[in-house]
Order: sequence, then structure tokens, then C-alpha cells
Amino acid sequence: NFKAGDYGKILKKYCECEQQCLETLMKDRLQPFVPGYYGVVEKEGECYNQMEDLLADFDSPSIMDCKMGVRTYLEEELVKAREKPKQRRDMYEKMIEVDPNAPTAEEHAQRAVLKPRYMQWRETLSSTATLGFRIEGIKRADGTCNTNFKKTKEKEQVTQAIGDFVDGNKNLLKKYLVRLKDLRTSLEKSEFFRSHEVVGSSLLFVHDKTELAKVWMIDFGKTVTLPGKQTLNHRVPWVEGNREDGYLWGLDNLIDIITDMVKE
Ligand code: 4IP
Ligand code: ADP
Ligand code: MN
Repeated sequence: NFKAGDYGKILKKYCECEQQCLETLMKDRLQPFVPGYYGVVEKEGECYNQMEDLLADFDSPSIMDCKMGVRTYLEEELVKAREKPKQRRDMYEKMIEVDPNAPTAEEHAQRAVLKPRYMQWRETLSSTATLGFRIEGIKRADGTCNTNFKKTKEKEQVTQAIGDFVDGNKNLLKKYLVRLKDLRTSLEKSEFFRSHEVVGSSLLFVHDKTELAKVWMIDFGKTVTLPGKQTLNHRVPWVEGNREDGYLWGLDNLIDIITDMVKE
């Protein structure tokens, strides 16, 4: 999905939705919190969005990807799954790998599940449904990589994983906290954020041994404009039709957890 771009830049497989978002974001107050965008590039017959390599300024970075929000699929995907149900054998396989008892009798018989069903199962197994964010992966400076967070759900488990990510370094946690609070302030004022359903987007945490620590918003492949003058609050619960994503609620919870870690 990714390739090296020009110096200090990376190429991500082209997605129109993401292009639209990144272009708009370059002129929004969220610009300091998203990778710089450098347009569409064609390479070996494939199209890519070229963006800033957020790791470029770091010396052996440690990175953590947190997927934000209470919902990880678009409302339009729900509608599609109802109108034209598509049985997903790959998602059934991923499901039984984690829990052979998770599928219903009917799903076992079909050896397949629908996408929203799979996505909802992932949301409730992890902290997405209860905290409004989940850890997707952590790569530490020492080269160790962990993407085994599918069942990281309780506040205590999340705390443990973040503590491990920073090696218990409270200086780093404090720097992350400052950055996350700045981000929250900007989100609350952002024209872009107000007018978009932000689903499946992540916060990328990056630090290194010089204690440079930053956070950016990434992955706008499922971030879509709301119709007309509709706006979102990003904190109230989602009910089908309101398009709320719980992004800010999740960020509040993440900030509270890190605040507690700094206090301990
Ligand atoms: C994946 O499930 C992730 O949710 C993907 O989101 C999602 O891609 C995949 O849907 C889904 O199978 P696992 O993480 O459990 O493997 P992301 O790429 O943000 O991690 P979408 O296309 O929804 O963004 P499919 O339909 O692409 O398979
Ligand atoms: P996908 O849509 O395929 O899930 P993402 O945009 O979520 O892709 O990116 C996947 C991973 O690639 C992230 O977790 C992060 O580690 C890395 N990544 C994404 N964007 C950047 C960037 N601009 N600079 C550096 N690393 C990035
Ligand atoms: Mn994605």
C-alpha cells in the first residue's frame, strides 16, 4: 500500500476520498496535525497520494497507531450491506482465528459474515465501543512490533500497552498530553472536523530517544463530507442516521487515561 516518495515523503495508494480530505486539510486549522500533502503521483502505472513522511525527523522512532471513534465503518456501508449483502469469507476466517465461538450458527454454516457484523464484533472485543478508540499497533525503537491488540479492551490493558510503548517515561507522556490537548482545541474549532464524518482514522504517536514526541491524524480513506449544512458534535452517542463518530469522546477518554498515567 505504501512506497517511498521524493525525499522525506511517502506514497500511499491513491484514494479519492483521502485526496479530497488532505487538500481541504491543508487550508484548515488542523493542518499542523496532519501530514503535508503533495498531490497525486503516478508510478509504474499506479496512482498514489504523496504526503509528508512523519517519521523523517526522528532517530529510530517508536510508533503507535490508535484508531479513533466508536464506529469503524461508514453508515453508507450499513445501507449497502442491507441492500446487497455481501458474504465475507475472509472476515469469517479472521473472526474464528480470534474466537472460534464468535460466529452464529448461521454464520458458521455460511462460513462467512457481513462486513458491519465483523466490524461491530471488532469494536466490542476491543476498546472502540467502550472508550471510543483502540490501539491498532505499536512498533518500538528496538524493532519489536505488536499488532496483537484485538482484545485490548479494558482501561487497565490500554494503560499497560501505552506504558510499555513509552517504557514508563513520564516526560514522553507529558509531551504527548500537551500535543493531544492542542489537537483537541483545534478539533473543536475546525471547520473541516465540524463538517466531516471521521471514521477509521488514526492518531499516529511518534517519539524517539531524544524525547521528541508528536501526534498526527492519519488515514482519511473513510472520512466523508456531510450533506448540506449538517454538522457533527463528535461526542454524543451514535444512532443510525445521526452519523456521529464519537471521535472527540474517544480523544477525551485517551487524554484522561494518559493524565492518570502521569499522576500515578
Ligand atoms: C480490516 O479489519 C480493517 O478494519 C480495515 O480498516 C478495513 O478497511 C477492512 O475492511 C477490514 O477487513 P482488520 O483490521 O480486523 O483486519 P483499516 O484499513 O483502516 O485498518 P476499510 O476498507 O474499511 O478501510 P475491508 O472491507 O477493506 O476488508
Ligand atoms: P491504511 O489505510 O492502509 O490502513 P494508514 O494511512 O492507516 O493506511 O497507514 C498505515 C500505517 O502506515 C500507519 O499506522 C503508519 O504506521 C504508517 N503511515 C501512514 N501515514 C504515514 C505518514 N504520513 N508518515 C509516516 N508513516 C505513515
Ligand atoms: Mn485505513
